[in-house]
Amino acid sequence: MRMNPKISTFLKRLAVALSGVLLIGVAEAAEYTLTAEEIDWEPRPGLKLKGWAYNGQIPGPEIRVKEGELVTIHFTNNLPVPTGIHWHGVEVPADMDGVPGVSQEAVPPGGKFVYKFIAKPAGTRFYHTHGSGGPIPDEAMQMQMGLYGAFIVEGKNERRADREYTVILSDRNEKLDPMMTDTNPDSV
Ligand SMILES: [Cu+2]
Repeated sequence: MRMNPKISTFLKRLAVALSGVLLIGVAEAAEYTLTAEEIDWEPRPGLKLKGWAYNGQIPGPEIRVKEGELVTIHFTNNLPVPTGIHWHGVEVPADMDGVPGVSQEAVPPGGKFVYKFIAKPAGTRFYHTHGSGGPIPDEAMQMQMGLYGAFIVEGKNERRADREYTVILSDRNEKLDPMMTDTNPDSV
């Protein structure tokens, strides 16, 4: 059966309008700013290193969102190297997945990128650099420098614990040279 084109157009417009109302009515929105930059880092007293941090801290700030929420992350790269942010365990569209050389162009020094996705599924996830899209050890090197943080998606009907602690474990070779040109993974 062919529908009168006027009615069909009207129905399409109505559907678009309704989906807009649903988006506004149901989804909450969370907006964050993350800036990657070099900092003086003292992971334990007396050990003075250069670190690469999100918002000046290692690990980066904990991001806590609700399942189904629209998340917007305004990212600025103030590092001396290209980078990107990968949302580990979060089901994001491919072009928001933050893997330089695969799903996006690396964000160059001084560059910006806006990540936008719906937070799902619920669970304790994390975000981290995926390197520059350069040689293999690049990602491991950038992570050792400090580019990671917790990303927690709270479930819709989740029971809240009285107290919740986030623990992030990492290691760092104190002799690591972030501007190295050595491409042997064993040396990272
Ligand atoms: Cu990952």
